[in-house]
Amino acid sequence: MWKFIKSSSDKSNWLIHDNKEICFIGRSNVGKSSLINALARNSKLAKVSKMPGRTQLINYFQNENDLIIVDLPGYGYANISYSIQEKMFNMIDEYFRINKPSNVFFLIDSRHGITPKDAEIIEYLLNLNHNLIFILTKVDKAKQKEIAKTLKNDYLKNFKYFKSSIDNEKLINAIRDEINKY
Ligand SMILES: Nc1nc2c(ncn2[C@@H]2O[C@H](COP(=O)(O)OP(=O)(O)OP(=O)(O)O)[C@@H](O)[C@H]2O)c(=O)[nH]1
Ligand SMILES: [Mg+2]
Repeated sequence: MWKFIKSSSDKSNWLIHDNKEICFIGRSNVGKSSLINALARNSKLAKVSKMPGRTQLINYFQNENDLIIVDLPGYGYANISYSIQEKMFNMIDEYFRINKPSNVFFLIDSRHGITPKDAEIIEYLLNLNHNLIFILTKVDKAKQKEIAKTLKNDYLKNFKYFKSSIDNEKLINAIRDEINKY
């Protein structure tokens, strides 16, 4: 069973542990917390909202293999004040500069593809030598054409990726199998 461990605002209260760690990053509202709930088979584990900007802290979870899973705040939501956005980005930046998760799961909305802001953060993470795996979210809402266009992006040609839809057991199982390797 997955469980929630704690929320952190900065380095002073990160979870200290000797286990492996992975994290989920992506634009606000892309579906990070929903995916964690689907993987955990527990719809109430991580907080989800129709309003972007739901996750404003670093949230730590642990699965049955003692893997630590980190849900990070989303970036790029314009309706959050500049000072909160800056605070959230500093939180993420501090996390990625100091931690080396086994893998960074980078979520992309399958309908919109990799946006310029996503590309900026992808480059930033690659410069810090993080290992990226992409997840194309909300494929249930996407047209085949949109997914095909998203997949033409060079990042998706060169990195491993998964498709995701929170109610599609087969797709979620494939991601869970990947995570269970760590
Ligand atoms: N149709 C569909 N909706 C989804 C899927 N995944 C997430 N959503 C919806 O997208 C919205 C945002 O989901 P969240 O999981 O809160 O997104 P988040 O990336 O954690 O957002 P922040 O915490 O703001 O960064 C919610 O209304 C979810 O129900 C999916 O696979 N299919
Ligand atoms: Mg969230």
